[in-house]
Amino acid sequence: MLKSATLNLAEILLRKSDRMSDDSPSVIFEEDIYTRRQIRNATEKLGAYLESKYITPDDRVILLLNDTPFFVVAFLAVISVGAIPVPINPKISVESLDAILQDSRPRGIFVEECELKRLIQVSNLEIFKENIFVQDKFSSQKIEHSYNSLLPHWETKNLSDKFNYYHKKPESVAFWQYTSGTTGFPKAVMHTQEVMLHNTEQFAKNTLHINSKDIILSVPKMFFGYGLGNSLFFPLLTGSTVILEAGWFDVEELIENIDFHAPTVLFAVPKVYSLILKKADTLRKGVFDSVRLFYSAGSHLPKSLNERWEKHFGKPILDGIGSTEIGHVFISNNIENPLKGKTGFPVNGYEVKICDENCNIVNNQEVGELWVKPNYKLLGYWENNSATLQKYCNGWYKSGDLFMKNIDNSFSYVGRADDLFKVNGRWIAPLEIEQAILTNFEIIEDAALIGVQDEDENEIPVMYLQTAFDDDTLNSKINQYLVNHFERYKIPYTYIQKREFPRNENGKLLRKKLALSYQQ
Ligand code: 3SK
Repeated sequence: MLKSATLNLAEILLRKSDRMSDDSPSVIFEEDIYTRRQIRNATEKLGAYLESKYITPDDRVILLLNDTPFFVVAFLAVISVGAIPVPINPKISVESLDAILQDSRPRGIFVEECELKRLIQVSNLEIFKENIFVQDKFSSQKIEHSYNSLLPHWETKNLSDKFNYYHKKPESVAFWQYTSGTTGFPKAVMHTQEVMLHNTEQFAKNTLHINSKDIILSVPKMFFGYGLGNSLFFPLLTGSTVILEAGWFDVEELIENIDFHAPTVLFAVPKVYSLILKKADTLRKGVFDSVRLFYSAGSHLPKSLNERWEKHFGKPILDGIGSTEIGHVFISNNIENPLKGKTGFPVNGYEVKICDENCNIVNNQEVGELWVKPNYKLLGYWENNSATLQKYCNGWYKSGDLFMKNIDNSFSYVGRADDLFKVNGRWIAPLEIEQAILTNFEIIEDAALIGVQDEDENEIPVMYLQTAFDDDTLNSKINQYLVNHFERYKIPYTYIQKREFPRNENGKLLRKKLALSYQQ
């Protein structure tokens, strides 16, 4: 796929080309615009500094950074010297960070000034003293500290001194991403230098037609694979511009940002679209006119939500699915033929199949587990052989997602394999019931049907409903609706209303945690 014997991913992302002017805007942050040249200059300066601090090839460097131009520079600078950036949520708990530090044994750590005080409590952090690099240019909170402050130089002219990018084989490790999925201890997925070069070509360019005229805004942050592709790889490799936002998601701020910066591509998760819809009647008319493409991934996009969105804003949302283990989106709807309620078609370069529990391919329109095989090498999890053997097999990744192939060759999401449960010996796929509720009761923000054990240790279906306020009459209305439309064994035994569901840092529902909260 790639011709050169060795390469440096950062150099490729920053290279000069006839199609991408060095003076074109690359990153918009607050009131400032950073050109491609400025990003390259700052990366090379920081790369040289990291070398002076003995950061060497294949050393891990943790990035506990918000989405600012500095994230982009730090990520690329680490790669430029052959080391491995490991982006982590800067708001991570000290306990989880401690575990990640033990697992990854990094050589250096970039940290936001505003998070330093909290994170320094981690037992292991102190031992990195010499190699703690504090990002304080875009800091929201100034504190006294004795670590290395980093003030990158955003020079607008070409640097005279030539920086030597460290070249490695295309299939060597370029960066890691931690994933905890919806359960379990975080595992580090190792990615080669090729993964996002391929994905950008086939998904961003050929499927979404992202090009140098586009201005991208991604609600998912860059510490998450979805955000990293959207905000770092796609802009640099397509010559488009990205709007970065350091703060945490807030629906009002997002709408203001869209109104102000006029992005052409919006990447988000279903929850964000549903929150915007709730405000739809209060929005300035035409506030989203600049957006040519609304994209959703991260979790399943309900058909009903997409229909309501199109009715209000005149364009459907494109749905897709990706995974941290694969790098980014591998099944997607396309602009030419968006299918509401379906996840779409395999992106070029990704083979997919649906298998039963014996690894045999099931017939079309039958449900099974989705397996994915990209045309690049998958390296698996860092120092976790048993998890790697469980999830990877001969170049395939077993997603744990239940899918169905439709007659038109598109694919539809059916649920997570580990969400299925049996009642009286019969399988229940929660998504079917949850979607029925979300489609017919707009007041319900989210629904989760979970199998819990009753006092006799029999599995019973319990329906959790996320609502903005308690409404006692709602449970019986929903129950009546379900009784009229579904078989008896699928009807929830009880209904529990909650203000907020427990979610992981990427917004994914933690079903096991919800089940644990069940009290008889
Ligand atoms: O769909 C997802 O959850 C995802 C995960 C990692 C990278 C990209 C995506 C879309």
